[in-house]
Amino acid sequence: MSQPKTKKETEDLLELYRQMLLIRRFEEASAKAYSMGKIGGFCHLYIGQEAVGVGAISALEEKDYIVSTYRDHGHALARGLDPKALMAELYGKKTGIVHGNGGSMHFFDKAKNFMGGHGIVGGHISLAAGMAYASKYRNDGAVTLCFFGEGAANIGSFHEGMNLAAIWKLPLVMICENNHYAMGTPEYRALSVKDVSVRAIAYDIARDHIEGDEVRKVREHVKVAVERARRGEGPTLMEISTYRFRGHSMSDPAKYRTKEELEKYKQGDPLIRAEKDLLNSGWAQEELTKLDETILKHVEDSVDFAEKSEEPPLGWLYKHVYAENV
Ligand SMILES: Cc1ncc(C[n+]2csc(CCOP(=O)(O)OP(=O)(O)O)c2C)c(N)n1
Repeated sequence: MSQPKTKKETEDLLELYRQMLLIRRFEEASAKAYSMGKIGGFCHLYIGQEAVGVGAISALEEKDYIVSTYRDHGHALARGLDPKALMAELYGKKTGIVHGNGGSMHFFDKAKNFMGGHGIVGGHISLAAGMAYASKYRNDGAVTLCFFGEGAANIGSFHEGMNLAAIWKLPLVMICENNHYAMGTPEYRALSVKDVSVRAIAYDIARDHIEGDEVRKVREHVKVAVERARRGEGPTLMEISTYRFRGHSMSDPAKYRTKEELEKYKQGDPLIRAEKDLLNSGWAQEELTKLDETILKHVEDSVDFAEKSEEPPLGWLYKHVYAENV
């Protein structure tokens, strides 16, 4: 994409950069807290993939729905969920976004139409089709955006969801974030195609494929798919190529890839890319440093909030399982 030129364009990129930096700093703090044993369960970081979530979600309206995977921190922050409530959720505290019941993989916020955080690989894709069906049935004009990895594109629910979305022309945008590894399995060992979006052809729906290194480019492409869905012209399957800089989860040392490979992808870090574009379009380094300091403080406040928040009482796990007072 061309360099941002007007004041509006550069301010817009600064806002997208702010969101990506918030995700990066939030996750660095999560990793630290996890290593100190303060966070239990699984924790899958999104570091390296930020331009995909931020770019895609910035193409949405408030009424639209988002369905995510267990790698959901970045999507939730990009949607504007409260970092304090998210950090407290990682800590399993009562003040967490789902009251400490879900943890890292199950962020959820109905007020923001953020419909999870799902731990079953691919299972959420047919749920997303169901949400898009609800929008069509209610005629509420909303679009559902569903994120998943290339590993999930080999799961039955992906194909079922895509078929239903196709025959009912559902307002669904399916974004495959291809980070080239499903846990330790490289894509060439598990995926029959080089580009997941070609699977759209089998279902006679629209498709797109882009590199996910540039946040504004991601938004531009996702917007086309979102507008198509909103016009009632059906779903789109997109592959956005990306890379995770950390292991699959916090417990993965990622020995299945070389340091050289990692370094090569780090050259295309979407944050560095956006920073360069901002500097070239007139922002001063000091302004970006100040922004980083503000974000770091914000993240520290979230950690502090999580640390000081109350633990859920014993028996809390049984709450919210069945409806009460019916
Ligand atoms: C149905 C199911 N099978 C296996 C797992 C274990 N598992 C968790 S993540 C993962 C890899 C998924 O890779 P991909 O879809 O490419 O997404 P990524 O983690 O790379 O974002 C697997 C196999 C699971 N959670 N659910």
